[in-house]
This record gives sequence, structure tokens and C-alpha cells, in this order.
Amino acid sequence: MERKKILVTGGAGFIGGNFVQYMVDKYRQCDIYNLDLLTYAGDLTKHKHIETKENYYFVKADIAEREKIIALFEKEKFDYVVHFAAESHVDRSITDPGVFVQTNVVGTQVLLDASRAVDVTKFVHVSTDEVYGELDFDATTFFTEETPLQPNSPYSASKASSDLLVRSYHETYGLPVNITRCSNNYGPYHFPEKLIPLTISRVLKDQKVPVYGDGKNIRDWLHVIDHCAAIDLVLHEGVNGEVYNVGGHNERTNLEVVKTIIKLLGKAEELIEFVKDRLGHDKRYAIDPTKLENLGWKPSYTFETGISQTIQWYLDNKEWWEKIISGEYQNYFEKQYTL
Ligand code: NAD
Ligand code: TDX
Repeated sequence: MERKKILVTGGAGFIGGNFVQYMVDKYRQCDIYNLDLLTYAGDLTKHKHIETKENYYFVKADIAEREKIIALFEKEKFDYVVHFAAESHVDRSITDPGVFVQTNVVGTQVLLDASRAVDVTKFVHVSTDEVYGELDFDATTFFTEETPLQPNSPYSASKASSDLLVRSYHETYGLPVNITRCSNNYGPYHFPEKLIPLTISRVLKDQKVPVYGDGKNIRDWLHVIDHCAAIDLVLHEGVNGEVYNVGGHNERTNLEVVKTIIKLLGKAEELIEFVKDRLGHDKRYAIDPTKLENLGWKPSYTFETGISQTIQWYLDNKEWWEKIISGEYQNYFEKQYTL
């Protein structure tokens, strides 16, 4: 039987990187292609141990570069596409929204055209719960797949736009697509601009941790490996055209998350510094994953087991994140925060 080709976009980033490793190990009979532009958020050092595997390939390219992407698809004739590549940080979308439209919207449309051209078996678009907007603190309902899209940040608006394009390619051209909308991920290789790795890396250096506003905003956390398993399931079992929410009912206020990390690292809460709130800061996200559970998915980590595993990973892999925070990241941090 001919080997199937699975293209993963954004496979040098946090979730895509974990997914590439998961797929290379799990599907030896398939060829896994990692396509990534290697922006500030992408790095290949995380893939050192799979670089020599015969079912792993890397292609450096911009998903929005139409001619190059179409030519690549025509040459390789991918069977499956799992699309992670994106600008992913809400704070950066507030200071520089243009690149979010270019990568997240235009880039997704180029991939959809390329996928149509070679009749892919499945296109999985990895989206986010942020497209649903925010929930009130006292709301008794969660985000379901039927919740209307009401994105509030330029990042979530660009993701919602790409979701609508994906949907339209199914409705108009019959492209076999799925959209997954996951809650906040955490775990190994999470870029230290995001709350959890930022807190771990700063607490380990006895530096102040910036908490936006009053710290009462709520996020619903899922370990990245549970997200990878969900996407693998949707890739194989998802009904074409359907949306699947992904989440593990792990709602925590930001202050609870930061205090948990500080406690597990044996440091003092004096490290917390309340800073100016994020513009348009969504109050609360919370996912109803029933539809995905009915497909056969359930998370393997609780927040408690996952956060301990993650902290241990950051302790064991200091060279990975120390290299990141000592480079260009330092300029970003100084512009973003006054601590
Ligand atoms: P990330 O920022 O860590 O990684 C993004 C990757 O995409 C990087 O490797 C980067 O180099 C690459 N990339 C950026 N622009 C590109 C371009 N023009 N062409 C090719 N590659 C490009 O992001 P992440 O946190 O791993 O998120 C991955 C996906 O999952 C995103 O689509 C995001 O919206 C979605 N998502 C993230 C979360 C989360 O909590 N992090 C939750 C739900 C959904
Ligand atoms: O320094 C900080 N202080 C702080 O209080 C940072 C970076 C964040 N926060 C708050 C803002 C949020 O309420 O913590 C919460 C989490 O922030 P982020 O880690 O930036 O994640 P969020 O904005 O919730 O978005 C993430 O989850 C959904 C990902 O970055 C998105 O890509 C994904 O779609």
C-alpha cells in the first residue's frame, strides 16, 4: 500500500510541534511533513530526536506564499492537512494586527485552494475557543459548537475569519474539512510569552510575574498532549463539515494558576505584580466538549497532574527556554511590560 502523506503546518511551534512528534512516533507507515516559516515562535531544535526518522520531513515556507504552496501540493500530493500555522498571541495582535490577517486569513485561504487542487482526503483546521467571544463569570452555560462567533481581539477575529473560509470551502466545493476549537493549551515547548510558561520561567529566576487587571479572568486549561489526541481522532473519525470543541473542564482564574505555580516551585506570592489590563480582555472561556467525547475522546491529564508534569519539564529543559528569553524576546518583553 502506498504511504499516506500528512502535512502539518506550524509544526515548529508549540502545539504543532507536539503534534508532529506524536504523529511521527504513532504513524510509522505515514510520512509526516512539517511546513513552517520559522517565525519568532518556531524553532526546530525541539525536533532533534526525530530529525533522523525516515517518516519526518521539514519544509520552510510561508503559508501565504501562494505560488510556492500550490507548487508544493502539486508535487507532493498530500493526503491529509492539519493546519496549525498561525500568529497565536493575543497581545501581539493588539499591537500589530496586520500580520494576523495575512497569516491567519490569507494563509488559510491559500492552503484551502492548494488542498482543493489535489483533492485531499481531509483538511483539519485547528481553531480556538476565543472565536466564541467571552462568557460572563456567572454564566451557567459553556461554549458549544452552536455558540455564535463573537471574536473580540484582532487575533480571535482573524481565527474566526479563517474558520468561516474553511466552512465555505466545504459548503461550496465539498472540501472534506473539520474545524476544532480548543481551550487554552499548556505543556512542553510552550513559548514563554504565554501566561503559564512566562510564570514558570520568571518565578524560577525570582522575577516579578505580571498579572493583568485583577487576575480574576478565567481560562479553561488543557494539556497539549490531550489536544493532540483530540486532533488525531478528528482527523480519522470526524464527520466532514463538522466543528468539534476540545476542552477538559479545567477552569481557573489567572491568579489561581499563577499562585499554583508559585506554590509548586516553593516561592513567595510577593512575586505577583498586578499590571495594566489587556485591552478588550475576555472575561472567561469554558468549553463543552460533549460532541468530541461522543466521538471517543477523553483527556488523560487533570490540571493538577498536567501542571506538575509541565513544571518538571521546564526544570529539565532550561536550555530550551533560556535561549529564547535571552534573544529577541527580551525586546518584546520590555515593550510589553513595565515591571
Ligand atoms: P505558536 O505561535 O507556538 O506556533 C505557530 C507556528 O506557526 C510557529 O512555528 C510559526 O513559525 C508558524 N508560522 C507562523 N506564521 C507562519 C506562516 N506565515 N507560514 C508558516 N508557518 C507560520 O502557536 P500555538 O500556540 O502552537 O498554536 C497553534 C495553533 O493552535 C494556532 O492556529 C492557534 O490559533 C491554535 N490554538 C492555540 C491554542 C493555545 O492555547 N496555544 C489553543 C487553541 C488553538
Ligand atoms: O503576562 C500575562 N499576564 C496575564 O495576566 C499574560 C501573557 C497573560 N495574562 C492573562 C491573559 C489571559 O487572561 O492570562 C490569560 C492567558 O493569557 P495567554 O497565555 O496570553 O493566553 P490567551 O490570551 O488566553 O490565548 C491563548 O489561548 C487561546 C493562546 O495564546 C491562543 O493562541 C489560543 O487561541
